[in-house]
Amino acid sequence: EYGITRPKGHKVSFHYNSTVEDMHFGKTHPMKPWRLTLTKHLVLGYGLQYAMDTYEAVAAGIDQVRTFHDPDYVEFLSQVSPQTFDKLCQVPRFRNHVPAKHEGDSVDLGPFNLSTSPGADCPVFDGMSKYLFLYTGATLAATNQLTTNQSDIAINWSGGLHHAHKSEASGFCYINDIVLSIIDMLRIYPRVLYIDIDVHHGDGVEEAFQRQPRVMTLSYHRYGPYDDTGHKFFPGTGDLSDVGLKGTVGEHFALNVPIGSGIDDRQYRYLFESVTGKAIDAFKPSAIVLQCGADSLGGDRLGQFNINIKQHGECVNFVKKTGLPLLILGGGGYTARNVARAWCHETALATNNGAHLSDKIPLDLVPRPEAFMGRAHGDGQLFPKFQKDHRNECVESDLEMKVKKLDEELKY
Ligand code: ZL4
Ligand code: CA
Ligand code: ZN
Repeated sequence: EYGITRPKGHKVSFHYNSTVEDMHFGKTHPMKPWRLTLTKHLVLGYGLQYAMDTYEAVAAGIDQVRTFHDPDYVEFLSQVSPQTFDKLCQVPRFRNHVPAKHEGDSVDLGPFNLSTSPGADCPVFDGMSKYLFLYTGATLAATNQLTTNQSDIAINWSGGLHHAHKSEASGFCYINDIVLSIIDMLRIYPRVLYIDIDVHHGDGVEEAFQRQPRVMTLSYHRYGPYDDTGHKFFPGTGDLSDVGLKGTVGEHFALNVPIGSGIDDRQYRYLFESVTGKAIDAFKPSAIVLQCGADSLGGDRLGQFNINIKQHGECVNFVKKTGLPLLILGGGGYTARNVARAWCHETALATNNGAHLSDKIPLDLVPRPEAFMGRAHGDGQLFPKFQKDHRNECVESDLEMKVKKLDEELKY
């Protein structure tokens, strides 16, 4: 009806399990799996299911998760719930993993940086174990589609949880599905390029491969003081000078593009296309993983950039043009209706149907039209223009300096 067609000779697979929608991190916790429900509504409303193959995700196995994570941590995650947490904390081998208390910590943290207190970034909630193994299973199934040559592009919007460490949850991330995917890819592909457009630094992925010259990590992120309190924007790493572990063969295979608040479409495009283009030319990846965190959009509850949905999508287009096997993942994104808009648009771009999505959302075909209606919710448009709500601290000469510096780095 909307002219959605299946691209010839180009297969896209979409991996999802609706069970993740029922999860709640806590009442005012910014991470809302509900954004995935809205994304699904738009994808189906526009008829994009006809342009790709959809797969129901199954949970990852414990052994698969252990290829990166600590066995104690994996066992803890597979058993934890609000009911079992206190008891599990008493087990000696888990108790060894309680992080040291820092001055000013507002909540008591349990083993592996997990906590049942409501102020925690990584709370223990009902159904959590199921949720973690499902989003991971979806990423691994998507990866398998690529490594077996069955898909050209594979998508999992519930994945992309880039902060999780080997034996520690961090920043709303528990299992690092990205690292697990790249480990799988390395069995098939000589080199994998990881690109991260989430507003936060992709620290967990960078750290996992800091000694690995076959993986290049490239993150674009807000970096610097958060506000006038002197706190740094989370996680506080990812400086321009951070290029992988010095003195190892992994040195020069991590790139970071730290960005000030309020960056606009034109500036972001300049940075993204210069640096990504040069990284692709220099590294010559055999496959690409693109983390599409939507908290880099203007109007995000946690983000501080001013970029619009079309520019966010241009990043996907730019990477897609290489024609390399491409894994597209979600990540952050805290203004749910805009996350859904961006990821629906990017699903369409992946299937070559980007040109056919009307700016007018087919409200009669989406179950919750009110989520996209009214002035405050974007007036029923797929591409509403975001109000610039962050002062633009990016200056051209500074952006040029960064591009030049990274260009030098890529000459190694
Ligand atoms: C919340 O309202 O900067 C957690 C977290 C819970 C519920 C009520 C408790 C209120 C904002 C954030 C007190 C909350 C204090 N609730 C949280 C240093 C911090 C310690 C924890 O997009 N406090 C930590 C993590 C970041 C910090 C960002 C991005 C993930 C991704 C990929 C992760 N953590 C300060 C904050 C709330 C909360 C409200 C919050 N946490 C905002 N930013 C953070 O890159 C998915
Ligand atoms: Ca990033
Ligand atoms: Zn983020």
